[in-house]
Amino acid sequence: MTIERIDLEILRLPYVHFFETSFGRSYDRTFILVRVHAGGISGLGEVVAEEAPLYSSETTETAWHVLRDFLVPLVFKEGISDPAAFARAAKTYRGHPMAKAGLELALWDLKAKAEGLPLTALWGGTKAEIAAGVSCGIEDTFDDLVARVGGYLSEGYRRIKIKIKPGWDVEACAAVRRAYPEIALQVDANGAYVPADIPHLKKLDAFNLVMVEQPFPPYDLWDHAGLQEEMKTPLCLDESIVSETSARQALEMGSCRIVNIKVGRVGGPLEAKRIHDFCQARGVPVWCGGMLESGIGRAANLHLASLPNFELPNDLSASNRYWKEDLIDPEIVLEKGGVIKVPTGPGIGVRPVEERIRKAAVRRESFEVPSRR
Ligand code: OSB
Ligand code: MG
Repeated sequence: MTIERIDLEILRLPYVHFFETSFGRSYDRTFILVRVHAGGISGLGEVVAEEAPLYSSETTETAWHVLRDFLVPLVFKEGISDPAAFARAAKTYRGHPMAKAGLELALWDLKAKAEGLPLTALWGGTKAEIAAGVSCGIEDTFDDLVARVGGYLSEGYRRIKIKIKPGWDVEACAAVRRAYPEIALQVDANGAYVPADIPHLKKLDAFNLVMVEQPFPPYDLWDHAGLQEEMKTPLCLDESIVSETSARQALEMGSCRIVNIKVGRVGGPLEAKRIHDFCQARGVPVWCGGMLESGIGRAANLHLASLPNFELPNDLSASNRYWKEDLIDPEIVLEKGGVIKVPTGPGIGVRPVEERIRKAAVRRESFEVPSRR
């Protein structure tokens, strides 16, 4: 199989409800869609880099630059179509995991479609449905937060995560716990705290949380270990885990007891699977994080979350949690029991709706094998 053409598109989609984290509030999502074409089949991958370098140092524009000027030319120059060969070759370039992951995902989708198999089959998935959770942003008031949590619970979500930051943490947990004493509840700080906050963070132990996610900044494995020693609630790392190596170091240091896996953050599905397998061997549970993907990126996440060690509910919600109109048809829905079905069709197993993609597109460029003369 030879890749004949690669299309890059920047899309922008408005959220159904604003999403606020310790980084700030946003009203829409800008991301890149990668398409690889070969022999009449096309593979799709979503690049989860956001418009601004807040969660990660990558942005939509850095990912566009690295794809256009380095990764796409690499595919053509080396004649690559196999995702594992791409992942190996892409290591030549440092950093830019989200740009790499988007193209690797597109090659996986192409390969799986060519073989007539869903991604879950190629990746070693074992589950037909996954446990869905929902991530709730910071609201204007604690009452608004409790109302929103109540709405998601009545839709059937089994686990609630709330975003926290200094000034919106202990009281937010107290408000949700007062209303819902029994639910599976966890918090995510996106690195908003510093070690001087340890005495304050310890107050979170009072709320019977499933986990506290990423209290300190990404590079701070050592201080996470110090905090984990003082807290009874398990810590989970998101931003800090960028590879199998960093997962091993975090676990050896005692920096966390749970690992969040995101394909974009770790540079692609192959590295994500390595982290999954490593954690499984160590008896450490993982779960699949989300980056407010469209249905295209989310479908790939569903396949990943079908692997056996994704034991905790995931940040994988139905299309209507994010979008008025998702980019796929049928949309992703929540089933009874708070689960989502893993698509069964070839590749990502969902059909993109071209008209909606066109409506969301803000830039587009196509690349073909440069002719040798
Ligand atoms: O930290 O998990 C995070 C969204 C954007 C950036 C970072 C995070 C998130 C979420 C959303 O929590 C989870 C989802 O996609 O449902
Ligand atoms: Mg997180």
